[in-house]
Amino acid sequence: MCQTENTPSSSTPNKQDMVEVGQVNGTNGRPAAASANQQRNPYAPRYADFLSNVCNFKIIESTLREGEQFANAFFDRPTKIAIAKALDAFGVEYIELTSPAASEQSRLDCEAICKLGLKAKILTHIRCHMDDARIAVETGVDGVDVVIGTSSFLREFSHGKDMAYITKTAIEVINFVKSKGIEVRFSSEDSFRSDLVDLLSIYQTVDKIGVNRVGIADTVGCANPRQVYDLVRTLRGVVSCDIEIHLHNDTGMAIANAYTALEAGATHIDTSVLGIGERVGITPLGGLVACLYAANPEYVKSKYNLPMLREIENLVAEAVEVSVPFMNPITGYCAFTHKAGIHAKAILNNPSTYEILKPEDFGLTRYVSIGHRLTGWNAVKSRVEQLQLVLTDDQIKDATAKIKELADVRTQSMEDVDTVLRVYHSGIVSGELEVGDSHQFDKLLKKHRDSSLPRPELTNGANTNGTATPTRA
Ligand code: HCA
Ligand code: CU
Repeated sequence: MCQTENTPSSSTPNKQDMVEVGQVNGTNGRPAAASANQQRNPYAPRYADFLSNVCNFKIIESTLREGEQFANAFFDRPTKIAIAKALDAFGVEYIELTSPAASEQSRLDCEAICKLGLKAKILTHIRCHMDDARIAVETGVDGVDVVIGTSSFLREFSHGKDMAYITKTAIEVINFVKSKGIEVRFSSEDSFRSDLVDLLSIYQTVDKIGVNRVGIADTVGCANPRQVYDLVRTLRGVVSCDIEIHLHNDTGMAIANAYTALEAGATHIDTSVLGIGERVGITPLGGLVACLYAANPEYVKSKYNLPMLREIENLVAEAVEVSVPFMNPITGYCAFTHKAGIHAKAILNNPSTYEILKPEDFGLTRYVSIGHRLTGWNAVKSRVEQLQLVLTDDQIKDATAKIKELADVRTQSMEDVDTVLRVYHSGIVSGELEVGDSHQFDKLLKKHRDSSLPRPELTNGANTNGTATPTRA
């Protein structure tokens, strides 16, 4: 009822008790005007920092690899293709696919996706093993992401290999993939619990033989932003190739860690739609985009088709049978809904007062919720204007007092609010009501309710002919 046409209704919450608010006239969203931005927000990102890639990064979208490791995920070929096409249309730079060595179907699907002719580069993700590499390079991918565990946990309890063996195999696999003329990345699983000297020395070795990227992985989600900054920054001083980072979200740090990695000089961030992956997954695409948009809206808008985000999230949510979380950045149930009267007033004057993301940039709509006890007369006034009723500010304040009184008993739907306003308006116009006469207002509301109740004979299981309506046993 209050939605504009550009707001898909499929997963839109019931916004019937809310007022939609018009165009933004705020200033949020100016890109490079760093000083103006800084003036308005002294803590705004200072991406003048020479290491920072907050305004120069690529996304490696791993819904079809890490996302397949989400407990609920099973992607058949058509679903994989639909997701790959949607991600490509959104504009991610890379799409990472499950290893073709995982299963015959995985290999065939990988080949099929390579043949789609997408703009995004297609990668596959393999263990650091020649057998896997041989299969991977035959699929038609643009690059191979190679990974091996370097932490003592993985060396002891998983593959059981020492650093000398890991280094030797890494060199062999990287040289082989490079010889096929495609990209290759080398990553260490569980990097944050690996020995720093081991890590830096293997990264240095693979950098020297010409790997395109080295990857850091917070496989267990244990890292905090400061640790991420330190490790990426140290690595930045040791290798000349690109740096990718893969961050699990076990402690809810994945977006913050990704942002910090960019500040420290990382160039590529791994994401998945809704963050799906092992356990609670990794950096979510939508949340990362929200965070980077807040830093530089123009850059992010120029790279990605932001209004597609909602559709992609719905597609993946449906495929893995989950719902989009209510507190999701951008697409969450109430991401652009404002409630408290004080907020509503400021939002109506300038949405940037309480919004760091502009809903219209994501093809979405802003709402002000008014049928509750925290409401304020400014928000009610905006509804009065939408209904084209003519009331003075004093009259609107009076009507607002009644809305609050009613909302103290139960939340009022938009329809309820509209009724209060219409009855108030007609009372004023007819002269039956004066400002401050709450008792008379109650009487008019009751009269309105009584007159709009269905006639009794229609509610007693009888139809208009007086015959009984059959009911099911
Ligand atoms: C895993 C592996 C990985 C690999 C990350 C990468 C991880 O599923 O355990 O290749 O950078 O989290 O370490 O996803
Ligand atoms: Cu992972």
